[in-house]
Amino acid sequence: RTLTRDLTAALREGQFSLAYQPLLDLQTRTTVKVEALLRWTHPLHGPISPATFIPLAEVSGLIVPLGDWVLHEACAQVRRWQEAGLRVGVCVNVAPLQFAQPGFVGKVLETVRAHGIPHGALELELTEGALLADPTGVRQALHELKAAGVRTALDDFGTGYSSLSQLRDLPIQTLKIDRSFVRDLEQPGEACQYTEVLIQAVLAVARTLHLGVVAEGIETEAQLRRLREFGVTVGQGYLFSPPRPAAEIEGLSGHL
Ligand code: G
Ligand code: G
Ligand code: MN
Ligand code: NA
Repeated sequence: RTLTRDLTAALREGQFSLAYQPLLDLQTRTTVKVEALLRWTHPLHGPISPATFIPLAEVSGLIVPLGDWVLHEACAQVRRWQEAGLRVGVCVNVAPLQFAQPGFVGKVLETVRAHGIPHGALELELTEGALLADPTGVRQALHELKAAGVRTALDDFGTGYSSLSQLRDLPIQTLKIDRSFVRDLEQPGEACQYTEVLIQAVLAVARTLHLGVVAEGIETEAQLRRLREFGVTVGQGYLFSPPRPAAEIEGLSGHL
């Protein structure tokens, strides 16, 4: 409860920051975009994991203004990179409650315009939870984003409940394979075989629906090799880089 109270003050007092994790072309190992990840440095307790405070922010509703801040900050950073000659796109995580707010899409488009960045430089990462509520509203919002050129990705794919038929009807562009699948690759035993079949199934679905695929949580060369053999072309993970402050992101080369 006091952490929840501290969260509200934290937004006012500028205790949040964004870290960025590169997404790489797995063939060339060049950065193609970055994912923005929220960081909170508590004045007494130091860094607190989003795994701890995001759920609190969701319950208290603070996730809405906090999500607004993340969106603004990520777009501002894209603008700074742009001004430095780097055309890099950013992926921003969006909580279900945030996505469900009336006027969410309008707010996103306003933010993008306010920072003067291309719509295509922003990709919103939604979880399956965000897509479950109100299917009509969700489809409408996704259509509006797509029409405006803002990309959307389904995050943590494979861990939630979305059915393949739902997926077919949703105008998203990318599936992010959850890191729990990547972790089980190249582990001896049954878990690995099962995982390989699942990943190949996801890739088949993605090909059929013309969706891009990103593998998350790549930690070893062995996992990378296997994913490449499967035909995965984009990935992120500690093997390449942890999330880092914007100034420490290396190898931004201007893709978009
Ligand atoms: O960065 P880290 O692995 O600690 O993040 C833990 C969890 O918090 C992940 O599920 C991630 O998606 C989520 N997260 C990180 N930043 C944000 C954010 O800006 N908004 C939302 N809604 N979730 C975030
Ligand atoms: O749920 P989401 O995919 O948004 O979570 C992103 C989180 O995953 C980030 O907070 C980041 O810290 C974490 N992450 C990124 N790369 C790796 C990795 O290679 N291994 C593990 N275990 N976590 C990672
Ligand atoms: Mn994510
Ligand atoms: Na994820």
